[in-house]
Amino acid sequence: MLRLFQTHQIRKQRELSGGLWDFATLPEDGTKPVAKKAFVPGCWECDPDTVSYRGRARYERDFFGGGNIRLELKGVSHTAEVYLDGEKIASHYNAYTPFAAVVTNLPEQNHHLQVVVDNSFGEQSALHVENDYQSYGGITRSVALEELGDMYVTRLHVTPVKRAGVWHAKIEAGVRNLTDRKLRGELRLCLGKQGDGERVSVPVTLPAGEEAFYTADICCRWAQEWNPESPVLYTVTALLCAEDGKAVDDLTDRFGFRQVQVEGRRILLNGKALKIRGFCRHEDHPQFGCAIPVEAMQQDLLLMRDLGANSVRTSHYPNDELFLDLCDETGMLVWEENHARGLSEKDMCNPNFERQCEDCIREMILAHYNHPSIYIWGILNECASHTEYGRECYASQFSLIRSLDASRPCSFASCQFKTDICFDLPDVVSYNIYPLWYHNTPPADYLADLYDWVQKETKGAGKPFLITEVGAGGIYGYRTPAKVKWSEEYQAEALEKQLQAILSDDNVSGVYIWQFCDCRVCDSWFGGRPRTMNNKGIVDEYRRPKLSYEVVKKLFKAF
Ligand code: ADA
Repeated sequence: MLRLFQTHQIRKQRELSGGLWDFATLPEDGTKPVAKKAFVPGCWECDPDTVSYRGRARYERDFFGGGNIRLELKGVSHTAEVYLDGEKIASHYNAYTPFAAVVTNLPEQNHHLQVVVDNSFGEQSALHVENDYQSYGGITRSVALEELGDMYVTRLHVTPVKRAGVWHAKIEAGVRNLTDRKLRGELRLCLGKQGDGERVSVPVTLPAGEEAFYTADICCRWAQEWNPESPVLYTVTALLCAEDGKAVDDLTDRFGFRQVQVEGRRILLNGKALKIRGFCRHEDHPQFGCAIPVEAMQQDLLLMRDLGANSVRTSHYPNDELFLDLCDETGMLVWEENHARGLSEKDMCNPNFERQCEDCIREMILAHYNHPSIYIWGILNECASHTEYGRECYASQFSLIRSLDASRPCSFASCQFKTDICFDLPDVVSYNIYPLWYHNTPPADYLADLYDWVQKETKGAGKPFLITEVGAGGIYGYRTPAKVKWSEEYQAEALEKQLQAILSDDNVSGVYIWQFCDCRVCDSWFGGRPRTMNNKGIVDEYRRPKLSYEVVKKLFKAF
């Protein structure tokens, strides 16, 4: 499945994923390659023959087509090289953002597609590193093949703005000319429940091979607001017509009329202060790795809803757009963040780091801009925000985000206790805290001490304050009257005290529990991670509830 709704009626699009491709590992240590069929999307770690394979592998299949084509891969973990009929047409780093290749004037015939995937670690990979989550291997999200005409719609962004009590939709659309001659035409922009509402037409003039951008501002008196309780979605369609009026391409997306603002210590959604009750969630499952089927995504959302959550944090990377489609439809607020977890100043000095972070930010915002469920962009979870060099990285990434999207606040989750020097940069100050787990300070004392320091000693004073992680470990099925750490009893008691302290503190705009479900971690993290898993889930990796489930449900629903 590509999306939960149809993105094209004119442009021909088909899914190349959703079946078995030829697969072979490409070992470089002399071991015998594994050659077989593999399902796409999928992770090779879910196949017993390649359960621990780390390195390069090749996926391949044929398809029939021709003319101008656009091939989009929604996620390849973690580095891809794409070949068409033996010629490289694309390469991409990072498992969590989509990328595409456009190839023109293909002969109408069978073509051979190869994707060489690499999930190995090394200096070439500054973000996928040995970490407290698994970097899987595979074509882990969907693959789409599209047929284009002489020109096509490259982008369609909608920014909802309320002026004098009336909603407006500010639209930006990109169009690209694939020919070696100037082209003229018309771009028809339509808004509405099924694109049957307001229409605006703009003339298009495109020099050979160029891309141009067009804007429109449409007043929508009929608009119903999107909010968590009533997540009303609308479609926006860009219909591209040639000079003779014939429709040659189209792109449809969905959006919602909602505005997010920061006002003093509050985060406002359509003018109403948010109180976040959420979970951090890794894209991880024992049967699917990070290639979670959309049905299982919805199952996770149902459990989070049952627990009383109103938000999910995509820790620590951009999520599958199918998951974001579900959040849009069900009103689950999303903190989406670029890909980074716990990188030291030394890690951040990797020569590839800044480019790989900024590529991820660009691709995340370009692809996910219209999702109303995303209310905030996050970056660089627990990286070196206590150092001058780290600060330079945070500053450049925040300015990039703001240049791409001025409609959402941005933040980062810090773990630098009373040493962070970056709180002047984000719109929202966010902290990951673990009283009663990594230290035994009473949660209310720890929270008050930290908040007081932020207000008195940093430029984060007066900004909204979020707890973006809190929790404790509990191994599913480990019960003991001793209630020692790693028991389900200890986890439940710790969360009771942590959440009581946080949710009853009016200075705090909300909390994300670390974490929704147990997840796989890299082999080298086995020391502090029993089962080589991060066991702080409220449910285990099979989504079986622990004792803390009812504790969280009671507290999330009480506040
Ligand atoms: C950090 C980190 C999480 C996870 C957590 C833990 O806050 O952001 O990814 O590693 O600690 O389980 O200790």
